[in-house]
Amino acid sequence: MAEPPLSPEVLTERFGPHPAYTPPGGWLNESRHLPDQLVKTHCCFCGQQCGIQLKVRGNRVIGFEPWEEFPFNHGMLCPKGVKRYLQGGHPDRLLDPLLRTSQGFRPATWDEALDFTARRLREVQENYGKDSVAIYGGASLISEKSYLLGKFARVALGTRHIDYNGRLCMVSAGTAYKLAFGVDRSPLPWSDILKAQVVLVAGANVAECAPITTDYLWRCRDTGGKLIVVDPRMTPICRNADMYLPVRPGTDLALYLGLLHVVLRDGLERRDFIGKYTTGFAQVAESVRAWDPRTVAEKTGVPPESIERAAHLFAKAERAIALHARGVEHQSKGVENCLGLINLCLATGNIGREGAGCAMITGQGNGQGGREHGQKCDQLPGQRSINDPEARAHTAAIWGISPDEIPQAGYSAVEIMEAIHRGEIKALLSACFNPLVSLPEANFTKEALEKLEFFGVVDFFLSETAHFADVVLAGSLQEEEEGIGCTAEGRVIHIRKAVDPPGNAKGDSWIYCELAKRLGKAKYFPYQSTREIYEELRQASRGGHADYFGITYEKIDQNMGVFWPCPTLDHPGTPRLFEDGRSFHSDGKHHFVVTEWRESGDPVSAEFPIYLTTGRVVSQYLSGTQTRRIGGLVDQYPNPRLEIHPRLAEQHGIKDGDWVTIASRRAEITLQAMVVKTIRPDTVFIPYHWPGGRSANRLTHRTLDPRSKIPEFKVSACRIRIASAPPDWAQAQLAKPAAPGKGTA
Ligand SMILES: Nc1nc2c(c(=O)[nH]1)N[C@H]1C(S)=C(S)[C@@H](COP(=O)(O)OP(=O)(O)OC[C@H]3O[C@@H](n4cnc5c(=O)[nH]c(N)nc54)[C@H](O)[C@@H]3O)O[C@H]1N2
Ligand SMILES: Nc1nc2c(c(=O)[nH]1)N[C@H]1C(S)=C(S)[C@@H](COP(=O)(O)OP(=O)(O)OC[C@H]3O[C@@H](n4cnc5c(=O)[nH]c(N)nc54)[C@H](O)[C@@H]3O)O[C@H]1N2
Ligand code: SF4
Ligand SMILES: [Mo]
Repeated sequence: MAEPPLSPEVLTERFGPHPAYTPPGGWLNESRHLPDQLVKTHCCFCGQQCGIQLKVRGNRVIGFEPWEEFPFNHGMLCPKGVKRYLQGGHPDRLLDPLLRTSQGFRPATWDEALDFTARRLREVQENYGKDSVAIYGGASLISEKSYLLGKFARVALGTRHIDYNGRLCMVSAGTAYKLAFGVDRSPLPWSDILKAQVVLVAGANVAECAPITTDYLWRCRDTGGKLIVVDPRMTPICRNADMYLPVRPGTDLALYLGLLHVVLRDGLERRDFIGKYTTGFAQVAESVRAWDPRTVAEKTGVPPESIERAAHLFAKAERAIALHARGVEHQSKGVENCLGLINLCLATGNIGREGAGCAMITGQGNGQGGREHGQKCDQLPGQRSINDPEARAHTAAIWGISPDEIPQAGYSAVEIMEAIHRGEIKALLSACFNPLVSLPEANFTKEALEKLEFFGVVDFFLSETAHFADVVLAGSLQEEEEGIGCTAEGRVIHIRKAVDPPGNAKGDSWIYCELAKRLGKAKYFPYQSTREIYEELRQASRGGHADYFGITYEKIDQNMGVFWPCPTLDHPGTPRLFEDGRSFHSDGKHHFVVTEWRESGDPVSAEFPIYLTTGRVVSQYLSGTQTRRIGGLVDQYPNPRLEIHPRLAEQHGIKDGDWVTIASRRAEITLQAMVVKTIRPDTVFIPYHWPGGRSANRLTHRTLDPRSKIPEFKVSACRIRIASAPPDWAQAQLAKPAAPGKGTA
């Protein structure tokens, strides 16, 4: 008799990651072997995209060497970069496509898996219409792949709905920079940080999440630069900061309005700059009038004197930089928060000059490049708007279709999951995204995934989300296909291919071209290599804001990267934007934009009186699919802990190491407490890299910023209590010590 289908929980239990995998004999031994070749490429993890040399023997990456000449990191790496090479030969690596049967997954041939996928996508579209199918992409993908995905959705499937995991990451910054400057890129290269007299770091845990940027901050301080940090937690860089502003979660905007208030009240603005290069100043000046330091202090918890002092420090500097990351962007007013910082920089004349400006610290490996060439629901290649008739005509001509065949803008990432939940979208094909762990309100995501009539995943590990798939297509690691990416600085880099995918795994780009063929669209996807895709991307981006036309793989190699825009082959690239005083808006001006205060989407109340914020730790990466499998990383921080201030802990009778249940309006989870003095006493913090009972996203909510559609991961309301017993996941870990092949997820 056939067994009933296995539930995702059972699948996770049986096939979850090998915890703390280290190969027999130890990888470090193996990395001492002489390689056949050293391949100069980049780390696959964060948006710094540090240069690294991979040691390759046969078809395996066996270690790494520093790449000291690469100018961004000069050979330095963080713990994740040092361990990334352990993924290729990992025993969890998917070596065949998998098809779901009543008893779980079985390996399949590529023909079977691809035929099945194409047939199901076609059937769903025939039954429910083109837009009943959605595509998820990811910003760990090289740009060739993200370009290909955008074209695949619009040309092979003809669906409106394609979006990507960067929607959970950078889009508030992108939206704000487009509004202010007409372009979505950090306006400055990181070498500018060394020249600044003041750097304000807002909502960025630089030491753990952009570790190499820490070195830039220290070098800036070495030459007298001052550092101001805005965060509800004293992150490691605060140890050497000149000022720490302990902002209450979700209240950044008030702080930036207050800083500008003091600047204008005390006449510290740069009138000549404002008059010559900007528009909209008068309205913004009017809008900050009510935000005096006392009012702001009440909202934010930052003392009025600190607000005054920080404003003066920033405005009186000849060269000041504001750097920000997800702490300010992961809010339902993420766009306003970024605009608040931009307005401050514009009013003080800090843009378009060496050592001055504002910048988002890009998160994902190809977080910048991945949002430029068409996997965003609202964009076409070259950072063009999908609503712009000229952009549609340009792209259609490159693709060989008519402009009206390009679908209109579709839903963003969270909206796609909501449309799945209400039954509007019936099928999903997802590459490079682990939404079960990374989207807010995980129980809602789980319900949605269970409703899909067809679900296909492209990944190299069986992520928690992939457990829900009908088919899993075994794709490739970054080092298994050649291509380009774009770093936090706006520097376009060359990802070199080091090895072929192992076993029967395939390059991601091959998978999409084969699917397109089976959907009857082969002629639009004739590529034999990612290089051919890149040649088309260059043309497609030509004339757009993110113009890559003048950038070739060879030119990148010769110059250690080329900054876009780079419109012609003899153009040197553009490390710093707006040096001629002109923005990318048609009027050439930088636009001040008025920002309006509103409360967060999950406010604290008598019932849920504590702020909950979420984020990262240095040894884990994103949803953890990759780093939870790597020995030497997972043992540094094996399970999430609840960071809590001694005073709040004492009020609840909690001691360090106690099990604490955290309840939000959605769900509750139980974690061990880590009592630390480095967090506000009204706030708790949980890193989000884990699934199931350890998932911070069971607690978070689905409120989005209305313009950027980013979820409010940084502000939820919760309450806490001592747990009566350790949670199931902890008991399971105790009962079953980590052994190869029997991990818990
Ligand atoms: N080790 C590691 N590095 C990574 C990643 C990773 O997963 N692990 N991921 C990469 C990616 S994709 C990203 S997006 C980046 C993220 O990099 P960061 O944005 O630096 O990291 P987070 O931990 O998400 O949040 C940053 C800080 O915001 C603070 N914060 C919370 N709420 C608020 C608030 O209301 N206001 C302010 N001002 N601050 C607040 C938190 O305390 C935290 O210190 O890191 C990249 N690098
Ligand atoms: N509560 C809370 N939630 C958050 C955040 C937070 O701060 N708090 N941060 C948000 C942010 S900033 C981000 S960026 C998201 C990230 O969330 P996700 O994008 O879901 O996280 P990843 O771990 O990058 O998932 C990517 C999947 O793609 C696979 N993958 C990686 N590279 C490739 C590739 O080249 N090809 C293929 N085929 N697959 C690949 C990995 O194995 C993994 O399974 O999480 C968001 N979620
Ligand atoms: S800082 Fe980022 S890119 Fe550099 S080694 Fe660490 S994870 Fe990799
Ligand atoms: Mo991110």
